[in-house]
Amino acid sequence: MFGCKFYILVITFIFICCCDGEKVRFDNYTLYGVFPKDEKQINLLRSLQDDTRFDFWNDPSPYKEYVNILASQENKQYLEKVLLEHGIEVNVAVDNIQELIDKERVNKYTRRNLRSMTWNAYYTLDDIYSWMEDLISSYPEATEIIGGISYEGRPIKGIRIYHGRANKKIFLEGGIHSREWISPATVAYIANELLTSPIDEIRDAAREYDWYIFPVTNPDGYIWTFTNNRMWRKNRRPINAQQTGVDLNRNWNNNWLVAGASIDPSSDTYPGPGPFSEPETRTLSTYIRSISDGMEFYLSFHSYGQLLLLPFGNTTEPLANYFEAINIGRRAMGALSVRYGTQYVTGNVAEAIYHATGGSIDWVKGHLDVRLVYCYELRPDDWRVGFILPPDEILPNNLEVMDSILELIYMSKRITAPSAAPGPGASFLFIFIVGVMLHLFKY
Ligand code: 0X9
Ligand code: ZN
Repeated sequence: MFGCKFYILVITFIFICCCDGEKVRFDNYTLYGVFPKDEKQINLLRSLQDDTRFDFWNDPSPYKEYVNILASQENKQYLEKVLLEHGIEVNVAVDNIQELIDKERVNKYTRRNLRSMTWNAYYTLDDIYSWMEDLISSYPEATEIIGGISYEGRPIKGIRIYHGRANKKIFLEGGIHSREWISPATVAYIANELLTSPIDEIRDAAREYDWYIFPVTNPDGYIWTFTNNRMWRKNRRPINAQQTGVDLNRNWNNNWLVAGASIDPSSDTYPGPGPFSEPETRTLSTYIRSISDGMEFYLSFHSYGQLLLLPFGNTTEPLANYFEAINIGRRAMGALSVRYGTQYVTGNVAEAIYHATGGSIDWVKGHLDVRLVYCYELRPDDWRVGFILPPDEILPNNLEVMDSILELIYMSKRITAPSAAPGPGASFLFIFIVGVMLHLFKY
């Protein structure tokens, strides 16, 4: 009897070590750059996505020439074989991804020393939150806001920057996908600039708007990428005895589970058992709704691929104010490219990448009255790098994104939205003109 208990204890201990305590290493995991030529090859890759042995870092799409796939040493041969059998071009991007991970610089923030937050390294959740608290106590225009709560009970902490007279709001959402480390770094940088920059245009932007800034909206997942698995994307809610995590950018209540998600809980795009099943999306969406009055911009930050996406992910149809948003977005991406020549492509989710629903931007645009809603897919656009953006690219990325945000603001004021829907007079005029034209063509 004692022996049996002892074995159970040992097994439990091993289980805890493997599943909870131990950091997953990616020694000899190879990152591939795969180049499908036609729809058939894209479809083959899509079918391979169901195989959870392979980690697809981006989805096969007719609009992106490459797909990054990560495979362990045991699974490499099989992957290469299948791809070659189907004549799909495959290149090794990184032979041993652990080496790239090891080069990612993680710095320590020193309490009450704002200068120890730098933009050439990544930071843990504790450090980002401590830095935010220090910023808040140093600048009277900054206050702490709590946007919601995570499964493990952590606050989704944000900074509101408000000088007292702005009536339009800008909402920044970072880090919903935990492994996309450049996202929290970008959002934190924008908060920093709004509070500390001497540049007039940035100071004006800080004063003219009421800013709601959340660098890490998936805090449990973000911590997990530091402690256990650098490649973790979802939240950390256990789904069953074996599987953990919901893709928080598939869990919003807008066309939930319609496209780009998998009902397999071990998939990286598992959308949860139902819309808003997760504490993070449920509480955050409630918060966003509560402050949505007067919201002019909602900006969500992801990586990678250098894209500026607009809603929606279920159709390529130009819905809502698509044409206005795409015009303003393209101008902003022009401004982004000035500093270093970085090129972004602008388009709605479905036309620029793939059909995917249940994302935050679709819910915001579909349910709230927010004029300009975008999702940045940040640097890189490089099949050799993927998520592991070298630390020396953090600052250039942040600078160019800040340039683009200033241009978004500038353009949103230049192109003014029609103040009201065209009334019956306008419809009558339209019908009259069409009638006259038909008449002319006929005769
Ligand atoms: O698939 C996603 O959630 C985003 N791409 S990522 O590679 N960062 O995972 C794109 C989000 C686009 N927005 C919607 N699907 N609504
Ligand atoms: Zn993402």
